[in-house]
Parts: sequence; C-alpha cells; structure tokens
Amino acid sequence: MGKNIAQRIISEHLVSGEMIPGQEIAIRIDQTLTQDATGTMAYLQFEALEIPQVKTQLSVSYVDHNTLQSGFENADDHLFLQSVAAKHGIYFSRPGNGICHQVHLERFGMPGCTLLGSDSHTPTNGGIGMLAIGAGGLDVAVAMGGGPFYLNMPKVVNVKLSGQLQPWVSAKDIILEVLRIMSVKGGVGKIIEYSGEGVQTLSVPERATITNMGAELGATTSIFPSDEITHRFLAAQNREQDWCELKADEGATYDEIIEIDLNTLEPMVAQPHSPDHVAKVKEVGKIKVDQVAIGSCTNASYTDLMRVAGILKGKTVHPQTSVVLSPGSKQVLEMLSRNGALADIVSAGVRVLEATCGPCIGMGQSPCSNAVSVRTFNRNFEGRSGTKSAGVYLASPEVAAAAALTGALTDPRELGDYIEVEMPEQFIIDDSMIVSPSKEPETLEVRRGPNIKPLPLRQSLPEALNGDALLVVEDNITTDHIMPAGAKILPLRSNIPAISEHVFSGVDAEFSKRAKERNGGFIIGGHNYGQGSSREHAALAPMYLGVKAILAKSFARIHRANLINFGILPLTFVNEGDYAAIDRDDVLEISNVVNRIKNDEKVIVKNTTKGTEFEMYHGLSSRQIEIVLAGGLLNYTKNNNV
Ligand code: MIC
Ligand code: SF4
Repeated sequence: MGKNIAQRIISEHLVSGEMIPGQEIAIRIDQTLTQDATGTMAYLQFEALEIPQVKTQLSVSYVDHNTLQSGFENADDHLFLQSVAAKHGIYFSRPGNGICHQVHLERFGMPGCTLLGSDSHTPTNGGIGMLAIGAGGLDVAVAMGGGPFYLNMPKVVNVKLSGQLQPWVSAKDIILEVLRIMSVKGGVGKIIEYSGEGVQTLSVPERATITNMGAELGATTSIFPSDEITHRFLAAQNREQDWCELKADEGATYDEIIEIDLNTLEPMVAQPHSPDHVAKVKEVGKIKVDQVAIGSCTNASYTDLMRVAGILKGKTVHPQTSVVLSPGSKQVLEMLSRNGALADIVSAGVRVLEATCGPCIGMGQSPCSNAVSVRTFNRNFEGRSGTKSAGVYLASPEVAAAAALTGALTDPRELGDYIEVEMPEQFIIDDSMIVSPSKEPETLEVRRGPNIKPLPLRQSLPEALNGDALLVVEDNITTDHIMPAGAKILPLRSNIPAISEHVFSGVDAEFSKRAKERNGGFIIGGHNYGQGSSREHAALAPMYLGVKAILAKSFARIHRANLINFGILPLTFVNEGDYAAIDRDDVLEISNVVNRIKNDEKVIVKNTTKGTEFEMYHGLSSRQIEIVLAGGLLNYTKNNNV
C-alpha cells in the first residue's frame, strides 16, 4: 500500500513500535532546536545526562524570546546558552538573528528529515517538508543525546487544497479556515498533510504560516510536500543541495479528508480569546482598533512584510492606533532595509522592533486597558498580550495593515489594487550571527549567572497520593493559564523556585501559596487541559509545588508528555460526569497507585470530603509507566543508562 508523506518519513526514522494510530512509536531525530525560554532548562537537563557532545546531525540554540533585558537575568541566560552550546557541539543563533522557526526555515530545515524543537511551533518547518514536532525541553535534551523521540502514532488527515487564493486573501486565512473546521482540539493525535493543486500556488513561507498555526489545532505536526517551489526557495537560500522531492505515493490513504476551495476563502480573523473563534472580517464589522502588531513566527517573512510595506507606502498610520512590527529574522530585516521597504514602514509611523518574538509572548508592547489589538500572531489567549482586559484578533498581515491605516477592523479588499510581491530569486545570506560550536570544547567553562538555579527533581512515585483539590478549571486551559509568560515572569525561566510563585496567577492569585501550605495536591481540569505551548515549566513548577496528579477530561499532547516527564500523573475521567462532583478543597486519596498502574488497572480516587469514589484511566504506555514510577524522565534515563 502506498504511503502518505508523514508515513514515509516516520517509516524511514522508525526505531521501535508499529505504525498503527494510537500505538506508541519511537523515531530517530535528525535535528533539534531550542529557544532561550525553554532552552536554559533543556541544556541543564542535557548537562545532567553527562553526554559530552550532541549526537544529532544538527542542533541549534536560538535566542528570540527573552530579549528585553530589564535586569541581569536574560543577559546572563544568553551567556549560559552561548557557552553551553559551544561546549556541546550546538550552533548558537545570537539574539537579533531572528525567531527560531523563521531562521530554521531559511538556513537549516531539510525536506524528509525529522526536527524536534522545544517550542510548540516547531511544525513551522513542515512548510519545507520536514517532520517537525514540538516537545518539552527534556525530550529535546534526550534527543540531543541520541535518544529517540516517543510519541503515539498519529492519524494522518489530508487537507486537499483546490483553486487559488483571491487577491487580499492569504495563507493565514487558509489556516484560520482549518481552525474553524477542526477547532483547537480537533488535531490532537493527528498529523495534517496538505495536498492538491492549491499547494502549487503557495510559496514556502506561506506553507510555513499554515504549518506553524497547525499547532493551534493541537496537531502533532503539519506537513507540505517538497516540490519545485521548495527547490527554488532552497536555491534562493544557497541551499540547493538540501532539497529532495517529497510526495505521497500513488494510492496513499488517509484517516480523514478535508477539502478547501481556495477561491472561496475571504479575509478572516480569530476573535478573542481562542484561535478557533473564527469569523469573516466583514462579518465582525468595523470595530475600532487600538493596536496593530505585525510579526511572529507565523507572519513575519520577507513577502509578508513587503506586502505590509507596500500597503503603508506613502501613508500614515491612524492617529488612534499604535502600530508595531517585529521582523521574523535578520535576513528579512536586512533585505527590507536594503531595498527601502523599511523606510516606507518607518515613514508610515510604525514602531519597529528587533527580530524577536516580542509582543507575541508579552515581551513588551502590552496594549492599553480594554484594547482591541489586531495581531498577525498565532495565539490570542486571554492575558497573553500582558493586558488581561484586551481582546486580541488574529489576522493576516493584509488585514493588520488595513487596520493600521484605518484605525478599524477593515476588509483589505477595500484597499483597492492588490499589491503583488515577488519571492526573491536570491536572499541575502549572512550567517555571521550563527556561532559554530567550539573545536576545543574541553577548554571551555560554562557561564552560569545567579539566576540559574539547579534543576529540582521528583522522588519515585509513592504508594499513595493524598491531598486537596487545589483548583478546579474548565475546558481548554492553556499553558499560558498554568504558567503565564510576559516580560515580568519569563526572566525567571531558569529559576523554578521563583517562577513557581506565578503558577495559575492569572486564574487564582492564591494558588501557589495554597499549594505550598498544603504540601501540594491535585488539579481538576476539563477537556484539552494544557493546550498551547511546549513550556515544561507548566509541569515543572507545579511539580515543585507538590502537585501529584492532574484529573482531567482530556489532555493536550505536549503538556501530557511534560507531566509524565516530571512525574505528575495525568489521569482522565472514566465517567466525565465525575468531574462536576469535585469541588475545590475536597480531600482526595488515591491508594495503591503503584500497583494499579503497574498492572494496567484503572485508578480509584476517593473523595473523602464527599464520601464518594470514582475511577480514572492512566492511559500510560509501559515505558511511560516506568518513567512515572521513577519520578520522571531524567531519573528514568539516568537509571537505565539510555
Ligand atoms: C509560545 O508561543 O507560547 C512559546 C513562548 O513560544 C512557547 C514556548 C515557551 O513557553 O517558552 C511554545 O509555543 O512552546
Ligand atoms: Fe515566539 Fe510567538 Fe512564535 Fe512562540 S508563537 S515562538 S512566542 S513568535
């Protein structure tokens, strides 16, 4: 039987398991990437494995998140990352060189290879035909040490694109349409593979916009074929040798098919506070816009920003609207500066930032109270912008630029003639901001600032878990709820005791204090608990506070894996109705847990406050059982010498 693209790459990298959807498999990882906000932990974990040099074909450490240096912490972390990279065979992309996914696409991504990244938007490189998966830093550390990556074999969904986008409709509108159809949990346990004649109308950066935001579906990853367009993109990056053709076999089958006619799409937005709350711009109407933010790993490519420059050229942004732009990479910024487009942007009154994540992760540029902020980003969770009362609308660069000029949400088709932008035949290539690893690693000292605290570890799983229901939360709780980011909290990423004070702070300011006073306990969640980012701090900090298990209706993939990696049991309700019968502060008891898990039995939870009892599934593979029993992946890896 013919294979689809995802199955082909997985089969070529399969280390163990059978490719049956839902069953655990392990794959070999060719390349890894980290970014600074998850990277400090990942490299502390890599150091704990005591492996001198990475065993991957290529590992890159990027600095793009924690770039606002309002104290010594971030700068110290950058030095740690640079020195640890040099010592262990890792390339280091300096702050200012760009957002990890964009730079990786430009300079390193290779069709047909596997990429594991400690960032949930790692699937961006699916735009170039990589099997690119986001994971917690510890999984990436293990992969750097040559270990395989374990995941459940996903189903493969085929999104067939026909027709061609109409003027002013863009790649962002395609992924918003997919989100409208599938929802933020519709992609869990699935790979989204794109095909159809519509694919040939999309450039590599446009494809990358789509695979990037596939993360918001909860999908394992998304992937495009590698074709002549991919070939030309790589040639324009002086990387023709990295190209290979990649297409589904004749007769390849899929678990699900979704058809989208590009001709019928219109400019769209995702309304607050969820990426799947999608509507047409003209349906939402001309609401007043206080802020426009253009950039992020979703929409800050050369063509995206050239179109923005073209729209703004010779005009001035609306006097009531603050407009900010962060380019995706140094390459993009340099090209825009050399061809004059940056001057058009500056002259229009745009506030230009460095090539980093910036406002996307609340690293500055938080909007005003009750603001409407139109952003070309991928997430609009409540409070993520740094302003809890703000409503963020996710949109294409075209919609954002139209709002920048008019001060209101505006269908860009009202702007008149479409602005065509050609893909360059040759990008400006200058890798001087990428530092190669040292040739004499043994002579190097790793630099550790006072903000870098040792890794907390968990003991092996005890016979019984007792404690209070510390918090009861709804469906779709994001890792931004669990472990908020932003300019004030992000600098504490290397300091678990300090960052743990902020767990759930936007949901319940007393959570951390309560958890500590009561020696930990349980969190009760709805569906899709832990959606969003790969930040393992959303597991590591609750672990530090003594959280023993999460009782939820269902989990997001990366977060569930992170919980297991840090020895927190992710349990799902056998009867979802039992969720409603638990109140905050109820005392819960799980006895004989080790045996029950070992014997693959359901776990029984006693609610001693209510005098009730109910069952939970653990759903762990035999390997995951070993990890949980050992108190986490680091203990397991060291104990087993793997
Ligand atoms: C995000 O977009 O939420 C982040 C910040 O890039 C995270 C990683 C992190 O929290 O450091 C992600 O997407 O994984
Ligand atoms: Fe950075 Fe935002 Fe992309 Fe996360 S989603 S990697 S914060 S630009």
